[in-house]
Amino acid sequence: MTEDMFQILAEDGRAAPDREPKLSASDLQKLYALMATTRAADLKALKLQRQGRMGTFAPSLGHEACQVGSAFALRPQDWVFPYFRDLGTYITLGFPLKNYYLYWMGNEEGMHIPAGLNIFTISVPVGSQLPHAVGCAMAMKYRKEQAAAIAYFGEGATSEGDFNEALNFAGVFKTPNVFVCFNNQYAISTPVRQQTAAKTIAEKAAAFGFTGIRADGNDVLAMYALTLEALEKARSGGGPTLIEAFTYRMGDHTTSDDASRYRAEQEVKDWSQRDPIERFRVYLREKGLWDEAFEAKIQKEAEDLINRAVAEAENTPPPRPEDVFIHTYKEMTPELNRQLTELGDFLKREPR
Ligand SMILES: Cc1ncc(C[n+]2csc(CCOP(=O)(O)OP(=O)(O)O)c2C)c(N)n1
Repeated sequence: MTEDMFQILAEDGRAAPDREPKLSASDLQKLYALMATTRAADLKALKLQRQGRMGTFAPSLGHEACQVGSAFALRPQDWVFPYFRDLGTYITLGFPLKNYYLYWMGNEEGMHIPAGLNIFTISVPVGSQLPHAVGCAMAMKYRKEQAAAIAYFGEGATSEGDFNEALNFAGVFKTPNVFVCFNNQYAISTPVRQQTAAKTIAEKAAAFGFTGIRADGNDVLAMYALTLEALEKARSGGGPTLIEAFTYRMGDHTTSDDASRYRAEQEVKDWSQRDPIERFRVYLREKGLWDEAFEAKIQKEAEDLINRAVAEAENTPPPRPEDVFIHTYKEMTPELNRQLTELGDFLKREPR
């Protein structure tokens, strides 16, 4: 599965010697810890949903390398436009896990982004974050900022007008963008062969006049190295890049889905042999950077972080109905004021 895509770590965990990125031992361990934390936090969310403590949830299982590897290449001045399957991206950037959980518990307060963190809210309307990312990059270009805007999306988004409009604009104006498509081969139940007749997602970039490259999305080093290069190119005026992370969605689309109704068991089994975390673990062990004690330590740290985040999220008061009116615009319009008063009168008549 490797010839037509960029790979550094082979499936047996061995690295191509001429391609290894310059990462310190502690950064390599950090990458692993971030992937392991992402997985643990993801599995916890699934359990919370099954226990009725969380709403519908979109799991990231199998996407840890493309999320963490790519996000690890970002600098604080870059802007990030994620979608609904981006837990590892948020975790890598230091977004509070409590907020992520809150959002999926149905509390929009969770998407209150801490000051200084250049990450946008989770985008659920498929592809809608792409024009935002290009607009942001245009602004950076006007201001001559040494920064890039990165957008994440699934291959299903490439059928949207938003994808084509955004990438066309990016190509024409050479905006400092990096587009990272997680091609996990399914958009809910639609397989990629029904999504597009193109052989790869990466080749779509040619029509917009810039480079597209297909990477092994289960190879954290490949994702890091390619994103780093694309970000540097974008920041230095070289224009946009499309990176296709070829991967597989190991879980259901969301907790409302049952993927066994449209995917063959064997296909899922085959992909479970290509687990991104196990592959990286073999690599680290060979380098003397992983052992059982290290694993136990990071699992304990992840567990503590997760337990704290769950407790904090569950202790957060639920949103108030009036928040819908208050937070729509910076200043409320007369019409919204009128509606808020009407709501107040209604709640007085029929208290909660
Ligand atoms: C504009 C729009 N149309 C439809 C939906 C319903 N929907 C939610 S996720 C999804 C599939 C997305 O697939 P993909 O972009 O490949 O991302 P993945 O879920 O595989 O990560 C659809 C159709 C939506 N959220 N927004």
